[in-house]
Amino acid sequence: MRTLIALIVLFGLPFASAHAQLEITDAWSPEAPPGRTMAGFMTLENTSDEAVVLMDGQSPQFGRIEIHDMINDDGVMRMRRLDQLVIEPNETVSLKPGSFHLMLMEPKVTLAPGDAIDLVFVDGQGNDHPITLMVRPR
Ligand SMILES: [Cu+2]
Repeated sequence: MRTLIALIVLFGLPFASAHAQLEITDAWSPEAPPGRTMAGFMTLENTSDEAVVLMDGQSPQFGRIEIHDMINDDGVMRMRRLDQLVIEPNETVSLKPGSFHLMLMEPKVTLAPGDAIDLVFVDGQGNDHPITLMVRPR
């Protein structure tokens, strides 16, 4: 029995971690006045055969990071916080203006174009997905 558990530990974990493959490209954030919430955009491609479920991100540069969607509420576009963002196997999801986006809230530093924002998403399996967003002029 111990041998079996050891084998699962040895071979099971690398296999499991190979599942949550997320390619993150073109991650950026428009500059904002000091102290204001910033937005985050990027392209997320799930190259694995399992859904990746992203929860809120964390960054040393911000107090709170939320994932938002935009919905049409009787002709008025409103933002709505998502508890999670599901990226299905082989699906690409774009976070872009007017659609899914990150809200980078409670900034702890002032960021200018060319600066980098470091953040980490944790997925539903407990895997970390580190990203760097580049600040661009508005
Ligand atoms: Cu928002």
